[in-house]
Amino acid sequence: MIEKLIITCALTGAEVTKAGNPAVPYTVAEMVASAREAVMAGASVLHIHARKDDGTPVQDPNRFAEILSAIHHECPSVILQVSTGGAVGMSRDERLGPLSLYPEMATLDCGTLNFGGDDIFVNTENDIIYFAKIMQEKNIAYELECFEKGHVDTVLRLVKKGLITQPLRFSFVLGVNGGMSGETRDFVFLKDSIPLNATFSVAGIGRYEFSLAEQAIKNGGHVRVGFEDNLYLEKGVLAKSNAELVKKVVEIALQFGREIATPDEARIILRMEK
Ligand code: KMH
Ligand code: ZN
Repeated sequence: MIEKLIITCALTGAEVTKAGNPAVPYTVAEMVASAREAVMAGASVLHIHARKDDGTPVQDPNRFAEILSAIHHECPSVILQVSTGGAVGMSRDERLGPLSLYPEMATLDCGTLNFGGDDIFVNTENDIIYFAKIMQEKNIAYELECFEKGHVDTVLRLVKKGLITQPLRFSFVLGVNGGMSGETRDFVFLKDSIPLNATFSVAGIGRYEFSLAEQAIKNGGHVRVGFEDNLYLEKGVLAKSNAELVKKVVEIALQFGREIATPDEARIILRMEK
């Protein structure tokens, strides 16, 4: 029996703006409204970035505390996954800010890559080891963000050294300008490179969002969608909400016989028992 599907919704990110799609949430109230709709549509994990009201990305623990507690109040069972990626150019300690809140889950970015133009998203090997150590000490479940095959290999090397520990929950983020592309062959290469007992989710950037969602659904993986990754419901049609993107994944999942996991079912699949 194929496992139920975990849908993560990445509500806002650090790079996308209201200029690209006016429905991108910035304020706490917008984040909560978007979260509620996405959860009602079928998301069991919310990937959280914080923005100021004017859209500036921040890793300020106070802003995260406001967002996390407001969402938790509306959606008490959903898994809240904070970003430790933040925005390009932030320092390592700034990025770690929200971990002071002991969130249930966080991202661990597993390598450096170009991020378009002059931007470089820096994650040195020592950064990865340092972030992993802190998350392990705080008992925070971490998801391994891999933007290309070298990042997967880095994880496997650090697992051998005992610096990244089980369970391994991969997230393949494909289609970033500077990372690995999101063609089916790219997905297959990554999926076949990880241990059989690891879980994986796929986040396709832009036009790759739904083609990769379908690949993940058909191959026993999980899916991330949301405005952080893609602003469009289909070519030329802006999504009206994060929930619309989640609903589209639910439809694809049902076509292929995958039921949707609740947050508690997601906790079991992801081995998040504390
Ligand atoms: N905003 C990107 C530079 C994460 O959330 O862990 C990094 C990012 C990854 O979004
Ligand atoms: Zn992110």
